[in-house]
Amino acid sequence: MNTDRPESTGGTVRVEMDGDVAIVTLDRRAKRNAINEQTVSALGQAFATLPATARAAVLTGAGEHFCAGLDLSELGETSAAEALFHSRLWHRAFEDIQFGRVPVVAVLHGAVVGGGLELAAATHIRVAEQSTFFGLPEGQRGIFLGGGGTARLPRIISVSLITDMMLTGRTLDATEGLRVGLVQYLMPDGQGLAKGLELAHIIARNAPMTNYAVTHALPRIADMSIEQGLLLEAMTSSIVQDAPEAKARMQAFLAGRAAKVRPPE
Ligand code: 1HE
Repeated sequence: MNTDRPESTGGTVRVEMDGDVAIVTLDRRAKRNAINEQTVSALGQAFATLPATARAAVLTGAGEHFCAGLDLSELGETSAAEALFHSRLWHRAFEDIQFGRVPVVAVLHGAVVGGGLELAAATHIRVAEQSTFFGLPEGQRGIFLGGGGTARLPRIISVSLITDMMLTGRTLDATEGLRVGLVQYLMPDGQGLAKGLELAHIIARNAPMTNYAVTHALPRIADMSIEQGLLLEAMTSSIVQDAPEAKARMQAFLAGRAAKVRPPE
C-alpha cells in the first residue's frame, strides 16, 4: 500500500492510495466511529475529492466497530428545522458516496448500526467480517432514520425486515446479513480488508464508463417505468460502447487476447 501521500480530509477520515484504489478510513474509534457533523462532512468531502488516479474505493472503519451511527451527543435540544438540515447534510454526503466518480466497496466489522448501516447502504458492494452485526436502534432512541436509510435500505432488504429491526430492536449477525442480501461477501475476522481490496482492484480494471453506468444508470433505471428505463438503457449503452477503450476490449476478445468467462470456483 502506498501511504506516502495520504490526503487528509480533517481529523476523522483518512484517504490513502493502494495503486488505483482509494482506501477511505473512518477513524473516530474512541467514539466507535459515531458520526458527528464534522465526520459526515469529512466523509462527503473525501469521496467528492478522491485523488484523480482513483478508479475504485474501499470504505472501512478503524477500531473495533465499523460505525455506531449518529453521534447521539449532538442531538441535544435540536429543533425540527435544525434536524431537517442535519439530515440533509447526511444526504448530500452519502450522495457523494453512492453517486460519486468511482464504485465503493464497504468493509464491515463489529457494529454497523443506525447511521452506520445507512452509510454502508450508500456503498455499492459490502464485505462483512464475521464479527459484524447490524441494527437499527432508532426505535429505542426515540428517533428515526435520517441518513437515507428509508430510501436505500428497502432497495437492499425487505421493508418487513427493516420494520422488524426498527420496531423490536432485532439485530442481525454477519451470516444473517449475507442470507438476506445486506452484504454480498462474508469473511473471517481480519480478512475483510484484503477481500475488499481484491474486489476493488478487479473493479478498477473495468472500463471507467462501464463502472459509471453501473453505479449511476442501473439504480436509476431500476426506479423508472419499463418504458423510461429501456430508453435510458439504450442511451447509456450507446455512450458506454462508444469509448475507445470499449472498442479495444471487444477487439481483444475477438482476437483471442481477452479472458473468457469462467464458472465460479
Ligand atoms: C457514542 C455512540 C454514539 C458509542 N453516539 N457516542 N447509535 C446507537 O444507538 C448505538 C450506540 N452505541 C452502542 O450501542 C455501543 O457503543 C456499540 C455497540 C456501538 C459499541 O459498544 P462498546 O462497548 O464497544 O463501546 P461503548 O463503551 O458503548 O462506547 C465507547 C464510547 O463511544 C463511549 O463514550 P465514552 O466517552 O464513555 O468513552 C460511548 O458513549 C461512545 N459512543 N456510540 C455518541 N452513537 C442520521 S440519523 C441516524 C440515527 C442513528 O444512527 S440512531 C443509532 C445511534
